[in-house]
Amino acid sequence: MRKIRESRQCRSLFFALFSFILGSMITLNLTPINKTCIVDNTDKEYNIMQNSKLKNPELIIIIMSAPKNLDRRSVIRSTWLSLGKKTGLTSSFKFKHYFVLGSIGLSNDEVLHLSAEQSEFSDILILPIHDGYENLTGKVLKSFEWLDEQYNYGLGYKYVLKCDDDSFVNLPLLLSEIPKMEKTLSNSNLKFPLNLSPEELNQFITTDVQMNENVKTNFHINNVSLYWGYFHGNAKIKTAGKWKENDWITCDRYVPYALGGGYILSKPLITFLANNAKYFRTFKSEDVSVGLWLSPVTNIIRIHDIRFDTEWITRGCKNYYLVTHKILPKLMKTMHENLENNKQLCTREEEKRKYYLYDWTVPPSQCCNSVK
Ligand SMILES: *[C@@H]1O[C@H](CO)[C@@H](O)[C@H](O)[C@H]1NC(C)=O
Ligand SMILES: CC(=O)N[C@H]1CO[C@H](CO)[C@@H](O)[C@@H]1O
Repeated sequence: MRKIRESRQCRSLFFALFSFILGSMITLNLTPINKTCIVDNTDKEYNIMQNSKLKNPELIIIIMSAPKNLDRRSVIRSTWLSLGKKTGLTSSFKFKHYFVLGSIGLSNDEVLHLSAEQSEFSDILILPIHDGYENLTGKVLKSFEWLDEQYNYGLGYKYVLKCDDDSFVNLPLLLSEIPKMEKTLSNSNLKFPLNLSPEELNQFITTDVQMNENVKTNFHINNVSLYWGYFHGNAKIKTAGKWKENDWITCDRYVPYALGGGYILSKPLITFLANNAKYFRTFKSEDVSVGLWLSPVTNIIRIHDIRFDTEWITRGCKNYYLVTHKILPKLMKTMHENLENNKQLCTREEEKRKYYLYDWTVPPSQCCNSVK
C-alpha cells in the first residue's frame, strides 16, 4: 500500500516536472525534488531558446525572485516589463527577461503553481539549486553559467542586467541609454575623464578604465567590457545579520563593487565568470562577490552611475533613474502609471538619501565621500 502511494506520488511529481519542461525552460538537470524520481535531462540541445522568437536580444535581464513571490512577478510583468515590450517594438535595442528560481526542495504545491505560471509566461529560469538567501551568490553565478551556455545555442546578447524582484527598471529609458553610452565611450577616444556628449552625462557618471596597451592604442568599444552600476569602494565587512561574512580575508573592506539592486555586465564578463565559476569563493553578498571576482580583469570600464538607485534602501525618486530598488508592488504600479501618462517616473521628485559620485582617482577608502 505504502509503495503504491509512493509511486503514485512519484508519477504525479513526474508529470509536474514534465509540464515544467514543456513550459520550455530547462536546460540543465532539473534536480529531483524527491530522490526517488530522477528526471535527468542532460540534452543540451533541449533548451529554452528553441521556442523563442527573439533569438538575439542585446540585453538579457535576470530578475532574482523566489518561488513564493508570484505577486511581485505579476506586478513586474504588468508594469516595467510591459512598458519595455512596448518600447522594444520600435527600438532596435531588444531585451529578454528571466525570473530566476531554484528548484530543489520545492513542495509539490509550489511545483504545480510554478508549472502553471511557466506555461503561461515561459519566462522563468529554473536552476537546479536550493532557492534562498543563503545561496543567492550561487544562484547568480549559476545564472551566469546558464547564460554563457545558452549563448552557444542561439541566445546572443551583449549585456546582462542583474536585478531583484523589488527593482523597478525604467526600461524605455534604459534601452536608449545603453546604446547612447556605447556611443559616448566610442567617441571619447579614451580621453578620460570623458569628454562627454551628451554633456549632461557628466553629472551622472564617473568612470574608470583598466586596459591593456594594445587595446588602448587601437580602441574599439567592442574590445572592452562594461561593469555598470552604482559602485561602493569602502564598504565595511558585514559582521552580523543576514549578510554577515564569516570568511572574508581579502582586506579590511570589500573591494569596489556595483550594488546588487541592479548592475550591467558585458557578455565577455559573463563568460569569464562562468568559465571560472568552480574556482570562485562565494560570499554571502552576490554583489560583493562579483566585485571581487572581477577585480583582476582587464579591458574593463567601470561606470559609476547615480541613475542606478540600487542601495539597500531607495534614495528617493528622480525622473532620471534607470533602476530603482526596494520598490513595493504598489509603488511599481504608480511608477508605471506615471511613465505611461506623464513619461516621468516620479509622482514627485524627492531625495531621502544623498548620493556620491565615485572618485576613481583616489584609493577606494576615499572613493565615496563627495556627497552632493
Ligand atoms: C550554491 O549554488 C551553487 C551553484 O552556483 C551550487 O553549486 C552549490 O552547491 C550551492 N550551495 C548550497 C549550499 O546550496
Ligand atoms: C586588440 C584587439 O582585440 N583589437 C580589436 C578591437 O576591435 C576591433 C573591431 O572589432 C578589431 O578589429 C580589433 O582587432
